[in-house]
Amino acid sequence: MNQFEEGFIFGAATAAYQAEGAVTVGGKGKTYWDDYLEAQGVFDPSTASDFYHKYPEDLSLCQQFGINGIRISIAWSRIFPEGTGEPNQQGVEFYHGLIDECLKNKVEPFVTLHHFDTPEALYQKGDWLSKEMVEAYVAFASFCFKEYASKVSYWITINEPWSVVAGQYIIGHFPPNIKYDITKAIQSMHNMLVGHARVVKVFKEHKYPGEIGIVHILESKYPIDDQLSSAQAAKNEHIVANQFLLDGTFKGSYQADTMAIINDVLKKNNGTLETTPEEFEVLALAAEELDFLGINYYASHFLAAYDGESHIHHNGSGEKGSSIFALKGIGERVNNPTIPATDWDWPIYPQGLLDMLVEISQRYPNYHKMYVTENGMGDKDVLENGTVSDDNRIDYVFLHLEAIQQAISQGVNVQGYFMWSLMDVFSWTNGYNKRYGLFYIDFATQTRYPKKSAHWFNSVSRSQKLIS
Ligand code: BGP
Repeated sequence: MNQFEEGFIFGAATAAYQAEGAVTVGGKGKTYWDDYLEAQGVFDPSTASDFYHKYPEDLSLCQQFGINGIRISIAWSRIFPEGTGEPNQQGVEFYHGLIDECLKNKVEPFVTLHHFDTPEALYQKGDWLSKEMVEAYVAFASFCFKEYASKVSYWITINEPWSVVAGQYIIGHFPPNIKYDITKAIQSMHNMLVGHARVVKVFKEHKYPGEIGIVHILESKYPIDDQLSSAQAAKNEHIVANQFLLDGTFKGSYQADTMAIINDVLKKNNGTLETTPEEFEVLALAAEELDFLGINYYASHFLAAYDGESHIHHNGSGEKGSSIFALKGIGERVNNPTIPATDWDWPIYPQGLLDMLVEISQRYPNYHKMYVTENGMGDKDVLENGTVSDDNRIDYVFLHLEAIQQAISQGVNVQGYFMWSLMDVFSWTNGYNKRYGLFYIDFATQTRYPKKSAHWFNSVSRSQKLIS
């Protein structure tokens, strides 16, 4: 029972902006984070984990520690500094070098085309709310396929549309820092799905080798108690954050039960969703042709009804108990005292991953295969005697891998698991104090130290067996 099938990938994940650093090196253009973070003056992303220079060392660590898959993303503004126009050859070469190094070390690269890092020039034009962005994204993706498809077997169109729009338009901790605008959030998710679908179409029309998928963050939503109104709140958040995107991805249209809630939420927020028949045509085509779904899972949420105005406080400091997340027309996330949580108030609930995997395989029987493309535990790690005794993280990953094994035994097709993150990286809204890596980084010297979890993960990967 604790054995994984041969070929199951034990990988780790990174994202360009969070790992590479070198934000002004090699002709790279700005993303929408650069000026914003500089103006804030709180977190400096300019060096991050210095993956830009250190990737040979990091890939060699992967090989040594049994990590046989890696998620990397291509920084769009390294290839097209202004988002469109002439490619920057230094950027193009950088990713050739990185991908080659993955292959040389027998670490399968899963390459993401958009991981939260829209180029500044396109952000200024409205980001995913503008049609121009969608066109530019299709051109960027087409360029990457032409350039790298001969050596990349797994492509990911977009990372976590929900987190992008929640950050930009609901929580307001991603630029343009708009709060509580659920209408913009839903519209932007739709546009991202259209961009995704058009890119799947290009990939399939050109018959590139390899596979293409999308990554969604999919966290289960439960009622906090047995009141009907709590069940409704849980359902509302599930539909807005999960099911809307899953329907668009797998069914190519939003089903009646989804639209009933979406329309209700839009009405309560005085908004509408704009779509065209052509968009649904391409969504339907991509739904047919998609090769895999990537699931990022960290936490589940417990909800109660909420009638007030939207009110959110983001816990970006790791001060336990400081989160508030209450949305008009949806519901309020409340603390469940029976469930442990991280210092950032993320409930640790592996059952939520199992429930989500099963739910997806039941609602979308046309689904192909899935990978858990991110899962991990953010913690305030302490380096002692050259390592970190991160037993909490090992427990966390153990329980989530166990949930995956249970899902597989119930017939769900999961083919791999990527820990977030390979090494400690820059966290978008929490800086450097929230660490997830298998390898600890001393950010002053950029030295890597394997944590206890890296040794444990190595033995799980090499034996393909879940051992505690
Ligand atoms: C996911 C993102 C990652 C990463 C991770 C941890 O949503 O895909 O980029 O940041 O979450 O999140 P955080 O750094 O906010 O703890």
